Amino acid sequence: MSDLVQLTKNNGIAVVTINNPPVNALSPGVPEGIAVAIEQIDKDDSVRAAVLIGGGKTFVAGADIKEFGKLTSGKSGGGFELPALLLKIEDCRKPIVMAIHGSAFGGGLELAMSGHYRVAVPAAQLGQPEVKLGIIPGAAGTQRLPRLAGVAKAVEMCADGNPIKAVDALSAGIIDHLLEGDLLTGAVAFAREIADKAVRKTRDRNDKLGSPEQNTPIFAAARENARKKQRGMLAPLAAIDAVEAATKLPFEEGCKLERKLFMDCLFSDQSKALIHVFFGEREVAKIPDIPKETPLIPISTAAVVGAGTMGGGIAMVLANAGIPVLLKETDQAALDKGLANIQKNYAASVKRGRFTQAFVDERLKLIQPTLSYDSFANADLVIEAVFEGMALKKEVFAELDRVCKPGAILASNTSTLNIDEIAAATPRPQSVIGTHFFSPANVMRLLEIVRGKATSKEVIATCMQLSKKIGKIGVLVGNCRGFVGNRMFHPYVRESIFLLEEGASVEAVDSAMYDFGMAMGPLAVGDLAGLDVGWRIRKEYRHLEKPGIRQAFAGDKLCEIGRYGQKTGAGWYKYDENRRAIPDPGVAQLVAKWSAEAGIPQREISKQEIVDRCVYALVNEGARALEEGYALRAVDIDIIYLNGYGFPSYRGGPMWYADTVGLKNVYARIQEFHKKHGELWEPAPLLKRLVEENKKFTDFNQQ
Ligand code: T1G
Ligand code: NAD
Repeated sequence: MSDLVQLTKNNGIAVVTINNPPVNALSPGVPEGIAVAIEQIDKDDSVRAAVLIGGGKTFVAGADIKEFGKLTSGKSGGGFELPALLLKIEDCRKPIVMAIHGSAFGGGLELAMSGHYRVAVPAAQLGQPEVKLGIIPGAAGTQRLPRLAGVAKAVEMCADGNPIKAVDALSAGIIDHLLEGDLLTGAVAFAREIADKAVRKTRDRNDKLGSPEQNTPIFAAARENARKKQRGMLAPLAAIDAVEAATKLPFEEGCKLERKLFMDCLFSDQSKALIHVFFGEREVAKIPDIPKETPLIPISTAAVVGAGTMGGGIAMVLANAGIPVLLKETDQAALDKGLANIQKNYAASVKRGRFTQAFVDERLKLIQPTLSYDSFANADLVIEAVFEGMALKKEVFAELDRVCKPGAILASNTSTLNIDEIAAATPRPQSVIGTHFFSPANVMRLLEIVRGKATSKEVIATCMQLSKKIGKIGVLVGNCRGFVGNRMFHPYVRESIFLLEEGASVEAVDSAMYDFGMAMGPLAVGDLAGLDVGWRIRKEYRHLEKPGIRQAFAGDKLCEIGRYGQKTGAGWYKYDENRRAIPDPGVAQLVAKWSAEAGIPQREISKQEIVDRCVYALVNEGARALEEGYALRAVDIDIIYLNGYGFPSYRGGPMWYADTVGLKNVYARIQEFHKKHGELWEPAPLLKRLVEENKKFTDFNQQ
């Protein structure tokens, strides 16, 4: 037996234990070890039944995703065939009980379904998350799951990729028994009970495959849902095709079709991008100069200053993680308004089934409104979210230094201001950091953590860890104007407005970016966030702009006539009482008039040019932020844009997208824009250098 798979015997019941930490992935050696164990069990007459279980914290979390890269780059021969192993298990003459704890995901659930019985602890999760990697189950998951759980459940699980709890897997028929207490003990006892029963091969169980009449509407609804909720993604539709094959073809034929669809997806750019994202979300948590063992500051109580749009959401996020939080405002009216918003947001979450009322009641008790700093002395962490103005921020931080205990973390939610300058308002800059949440803070997953010159490693490590605890993806960035996300967003928005001033319509710009996969077009995003927010920031920094450089004017002019977007009922679009956007030809006339006054010739602009100018503006500025060290890795930028700006995950993020298109092509296009549109499009030195060295952004390493 190998170290990865152990076989032991317990009075007639064999136990196969998989030990491949941290998640018992089916890495090379694991399937082989299982196969040897099954052969021995089959041959050993003293064995009446067997249990297969995962060592450590989980059952099997799937195939080894790291192996896919080798497969698609032709570096690996593809190794052991999982489907063959699963048939071997299914054909074993002794009943095999799969004992599940932690996660049975992907190839792990496929492995479990090849067994004759499945038992699980209540906390276990089961799922086919492959579509989140741009692939589909590749080891008969789309063929065995509908046979156990029925067509509707199987198509839902394979198409959306979300895990289900063990109790739901029991009611769906995926598992046979929930086990309280020690899993191995319970599973061996269960195996003893069923040892003399006939084995049940999942592949022969066709009673739940339904009839064409029953299934047609299920697949139609699933496809429509996938096209809406997973817009632009190929894998969910392929997963639906594969499950549908299970209802129409014999098992072996269905498996063949699944395999073809699996390989098509695996070799797609979408899958490469989504696997990049999978590892990227884990990579961003690693800070090269902050060792894993850096001591963390315990965060058991917190406080938020300002209960406006952001402060309220931030207080909810902390309370949702079980952290008692003070919420301070300037006056009762502002406090009541902030609390009313919080209650409204929680009510919406209960309505959507995200939280139970009981959960919300508990959380609301953790949010303590106040008009003074009196109890701030107990806070381990304070997050400031007052108006965006340096003078006010410094005033607040000077006050926080006076009232907060030594060692407390003082964080600012500023979206653009200099963290070092804010920190200078206190004698303890080592405790000051930026925690830049995104609106709505209780929904958006991204947390840009801004490192100041003096911010201590303990404070950074603590905030990175806290981001996980509060359900966010923390990405560490340097302290420059707009940090990384907003710094790149500025040229992106600039180009979208330039395109309007050169003759494109609001609808053309937004639909081009929407079709590219952005959650919303740049102009609709402006209307949502408030055009005045950007206007105020542009005015604050106007003095820093280089003279003679073209400035976008249409957005400012809209604000000058009071069109701030949704909050004023009109911006680039008009809005009805339900905040639905209505195209407004009046805007096109206004922009055309302003452009004529500015002497900007109007022209036809292609969809491709719109996409290239907006996306490559992101890439070019991202390359600068990377080279200047404000972003640690290109993947950090990708994770920022996927989780904070609605960039399509199946394109991997702006930097990965550029690598996919080919930096040579991107550079050539940017040079073209540079020639046509001037200095703003000067290619980033890093981009130029990587092209000369025939390298990619993913090859770039700060060190
Ligand atoms: N392969 C390789 N490495 C993996 C892995 C996997 N399947 N899952 C996790 N890791 C690494 C991860 O990169 C990290 O590494 C460490 O393990 C801990 O992970 C045939 C084709 C199970 C819920 O999609 O969802 O099966 O950063 O930080 O928060 O049809 O990991 O420490 O170096 O996420 O406790 C389908 C993916 C594969 C599940 C645990 N399976 N994993 O979460 O730990 S495709 C998945 C997860 C497939 C079949 C198809 C989570 C987890 P490092 P972690 P965690
Ligand atoms: P907001 O105007 O909605 O709320 C600010 C709140 O701060 C107001 O309720 C105000 O009464 C309160 N306040 C002002 N001075 C105070 C003081 N001394 N003590 C306590 N409360 C005080 O603003 P917002 O949109 O929530 O922005 C807050 C901060 O978050 C800003 O720095 C902004 O740049 C940043 N931010 C905003 C967004 C966004 O999309 N709105 C996103 C990320 C970051």
